[in-house]
Formats: sequence, structure tokens, C-alpha cells
Amino acid sequence: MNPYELKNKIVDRSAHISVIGQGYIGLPLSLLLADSGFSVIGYDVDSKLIEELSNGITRLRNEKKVRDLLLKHLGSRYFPSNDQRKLKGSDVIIVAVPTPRVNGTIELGMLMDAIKLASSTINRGGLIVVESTLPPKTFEILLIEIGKAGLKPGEDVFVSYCPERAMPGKLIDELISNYRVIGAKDPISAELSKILYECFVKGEIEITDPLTAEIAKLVENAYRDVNIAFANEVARICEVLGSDVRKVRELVNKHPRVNMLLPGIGVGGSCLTKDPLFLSWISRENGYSPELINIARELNESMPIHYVNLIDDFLRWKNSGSEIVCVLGVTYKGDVADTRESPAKYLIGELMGRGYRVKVHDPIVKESFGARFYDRLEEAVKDADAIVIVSDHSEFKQMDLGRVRELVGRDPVLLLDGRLIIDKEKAEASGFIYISVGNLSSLRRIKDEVFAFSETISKVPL
Ligand code: SAJ
Repeated sequence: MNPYELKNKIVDRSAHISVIGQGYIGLPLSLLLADSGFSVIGYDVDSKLIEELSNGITRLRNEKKVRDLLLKHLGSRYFPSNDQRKLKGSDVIIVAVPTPRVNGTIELGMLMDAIKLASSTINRGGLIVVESTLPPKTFEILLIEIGKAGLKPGEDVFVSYCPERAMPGKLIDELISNYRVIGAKDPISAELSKILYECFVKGEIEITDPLTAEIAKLVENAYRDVNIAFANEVARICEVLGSDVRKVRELVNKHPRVNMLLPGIGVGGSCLTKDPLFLSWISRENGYSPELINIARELNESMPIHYVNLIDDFLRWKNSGSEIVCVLGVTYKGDVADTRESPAKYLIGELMGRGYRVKVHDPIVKESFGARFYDRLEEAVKDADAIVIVSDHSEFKQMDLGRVRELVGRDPVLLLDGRLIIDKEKAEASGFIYISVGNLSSLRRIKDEVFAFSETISKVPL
């Protein structure tokens, strides 16, 4: 097959496409390609996942459009499989497997396996596109791996890097509308990839070299992480000065050139927690250690523990004897069925490590990180001495605070709003001692009334 033939096959949708990895990106991507007219094999090593998909079940429960497209194309244009032989004869193979951080290092094993599989099954003259996030300079290593399979990149096979940038919660919409970067070493790989993505992408498609594409992808997430860290820093400043970060943020964001993000109890998800570190690591390896990115990461990682310290102080003051903490939400953000690197994991682990009984409720996922899980909010809050909101789920935004306060059945009870979703006046009118990220004024009042607080609270000025 020459590039001209492949181009025509893409344009007339007769190209056989396979997508390796049917997770957060691979599945919606496969379905969008199917929706634009291609026949797509969705391959994954996880046979249970493939069985679920074959029965029309997706783990991306909060992505309604993914479910709709799965039911629309399953068995007609979309074929989930864990049989590697099905990939044989693919004209295009897209690699969308995870490249996670494991024990402080970057795990590239799944990626290398996927590249080997793609190289051994792609048609001569076909196109391999990598969507998985790559640490800079990895694309070069992938080309060497493809070469080892006897294929010369840019001649026998065309290869590009097209990093995903869709946000969980709105994957289909973002895969369609976001701009895309294509990194390629030769113009044919770039051109074929562009034609492929134009089949469903409405955003701008930019072509660049692979290293620039690798860096750009990581910089986007490092930028967001640093900006959230800035918001968290301001929140911590407001806490010690006795102010309210919500009001401060509202005011500063009226400035035409300021856009302060939302502070919170922690930054989770698989991307923001690792991509800045990939960037920092590769830069350090090459002679420059980026302090700002590292400090931002450390500050964001410290947030859950900071709030455990506050709960600890409150409960030691309360000294009720039983000390039950209710954690509302375990996902890394609201209305998304994803617990990867959720701050809840660290918060719960720390609370349990300090001997508290932890009750957990989440309306979307049944995960509790070792604590006791409750299907019903009403059960979870019962007898709690402190309630912590970790995920900004719609259910928590709409909670009837008076009813929750009644159900708790204890006094006093602390409500710690880790996502700034509860109205302070309403919470206090319902009888809670309400504190939030960036506003600890209620604890200051308690400190007025009572005596000794340990270190964290005693830093709050009176
Ligand atoms: N968060 C805050 N304050 C904010 C915004 C977010 O504390 O103002 C927290 C969230 O609660 C969450 C974490 O940050 O715990 C990450 O959430 P997110 O919505 O910022 O990002 P992700 O991880 O869901 O998706 C990001 C996106 N990257 C950017 O916006 C630059 C997405 O576009 C990428 O596709 C995705 O990473 C990825 O896969 O790389």
C-alpha cells in the first residue's frame, strides 16, 4: 500500500482501524472513528473489560455519550476484542494505553508491548498513531522499537504522536472539539494523521515535530497543576490571615488579566499528578531542575494531610471518645467515576492511620480505600463527629443540610468543605461548625471560647 492508497482508504472509510487500549481515551476514540464510518477493532489485554464491552457495558459510567455510541455501533462498526490476531491487516493502529507513574518511575511496559503488537500486525505502508502521554524523547525510542520489527518508519510504516487532551466527564465532546497537536518526523506521517483526525475532530489540528508535541502535552497539565497550586497557596494564606478565599478569588477574578483557579482539598486524577513530574524529571536529566513545578506538586500533594491535621485538632478538642469521620466523595473530581490518585485515598489512609473510624459515601463509585462504605448518605453521616466533602458531586451540592445535621445526631459536628460547594451561612444555620478550604473562621471562634489547640489551629491568628 502506498501513502496515496492509504489516504484514499481513510477518506472513503474503507481503512481497517484498530485501537490498542480500550480505557478512558481508547474507547471513546474507537467509537468516534466508528461513528465517522470506519470499521474499528477495539483491542485490550483485559479480557473482563472486553467481555463487558461486548455486552454493551462501559466502565465510563458518567460518560453518557460513550454509552450511547457503544450501543449504536457495537457489532456493526465497533468490535471489542482481546485476540491479537484480529489486529492483523490493520491499515491504521492507534495506541492508547496508560503510561502511569509507578513507585516514582514511569511505567512504559504497556506502551512498549503495544508498539511491538502494532509493529507486528500493521499492514506495510500503514499508519501507527500514539495517543498515550509520552515523556519527552520517548517517541524516538518507539521508532527504534518499530525498526527492530523490520519496518523503516517513514517508508514501510508511517508513525506519529497525537497526545490526547480530553477531560474526563466530557470525553466525547472534548475529543471532537479540542485542538490537536500531531508530532511527526516526516510529512507523510503528519499528513496521513491529519486526514485521519479530520474525520471527527472539529478543533484546529496543528502539525509539529514529535519532541515539541511531547513537551506541549506535559506543559498543559503542568500549567494547570501550578495554577491550582497557586490557588491553594492563596487559600492557605487566607486561612492563616483569617480571611475567606472565596471572596478574595471572586474579587481578583474581576481583574481583566487574572484568572485564579479553585483551591481544593487536593489535586487528583492520573494526569495532573504525573505529567508535571515527567516534565520535571526529563528536564533534570538534561541539566535543569524546574523548582516551580516541583514545589507546586508538593503543595498540592500536601493539601489532604493539612486538612487531616485540622480535623485532628478539632476532634482532640472535642474529645468525644468515639471520633467518627465521614468522608463524602472518593472520586478525584465531581460527577466522574474515576478514583485514580484521588485526594480521598490519602485523606482516608491518614485518618485511619491516626485511629479514626472512617465512614465513606460516594454516589458514583463503590470505593472506600479501606474504610467502611455506605450506599446511602443518610447512613454514612450518622454519628459522625466530622464530615469532609472531598468530591464536588452534584448530590453533595444539593444536600439538605438541615436534614443531614439531624441525621448526624452529635454535637458539635464539623463540616469541612473541601471543594467550596456549600454555603457557609446555610451550613451554620443548620447547626454545623463549618470550615472550608481557605476559610477557618469558625475554628477561630472556637479557639476564642476554648483553650488549647495543637499546632495547626494555633497558627490561626486571633
Ligand atoms: N482542580 C482543582 N481546582 C481547579 C480545577 C481542578 O483543585 O480549579 C482539581 C480537581 O478537583 C481534580 C484535579 O484538579 O482533582 C484535576 O482535574 P482537572 O479537571 O483539572 O483535570 P483532569 O485531570 O480531569 O484532566 C486534565 C485536563 N488538562 C488540562 O486541562 C490542561 C485534560 O484536558 C487532559 O486531557 C487530561 O488532564 C489528561 O488526560 O491529560
